[in-house]
Amino acid sequence: MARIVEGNLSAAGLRFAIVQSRFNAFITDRLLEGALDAIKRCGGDPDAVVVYRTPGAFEIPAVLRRAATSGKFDAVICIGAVIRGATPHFEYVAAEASKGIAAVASQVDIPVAFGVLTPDTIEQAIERAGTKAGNKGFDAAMSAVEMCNLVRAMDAE
Ligand code: INI
Repeated sequence: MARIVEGNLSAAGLRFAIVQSRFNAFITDRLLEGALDAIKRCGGDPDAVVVYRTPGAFEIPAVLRRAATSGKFDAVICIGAVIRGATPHFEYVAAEASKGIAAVASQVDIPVAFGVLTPDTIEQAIERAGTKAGNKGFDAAMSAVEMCNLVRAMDAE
């Protein structure tokens, strides 16, 4: 039988930073609520979470890097909403935000969760921010909790 190592969903004592972009704040505020709700439901303390706000999703990677290398956090959760418009601007912002977050995630020692929406329409964004399709901020925070505990379990081996 294989030995399976995985993280549990206890957030007690874990220190989280959230990097939240303000652009499309009517969506990202819902994602933030979802993330804090997940941390609370996992036994963590939402009041201990530090939220760093950026103007847009393009700025998330730089702030993520600083938070993730500060030594103050066990995980960082990124939250944003890049909604497709009539111009190619969306492609650049969405690509740079997601590539930048992935690049930092692969370079730092703590888990990074991706809660940035890149929908085609505002309706699709609303669906993923606490309505029909759940709340991607909640999902990202759950991943962060699990990954913190997986990393701890690996370190303890
Ligand atoms: N930023 C977003 O977070 N979402 C968007 O949908 C968006 N659009 O569509 O323009 C957006 N643009 C701003 C960008 O992230 C930067 O803040 C800006 O370019 C200044 O660097």
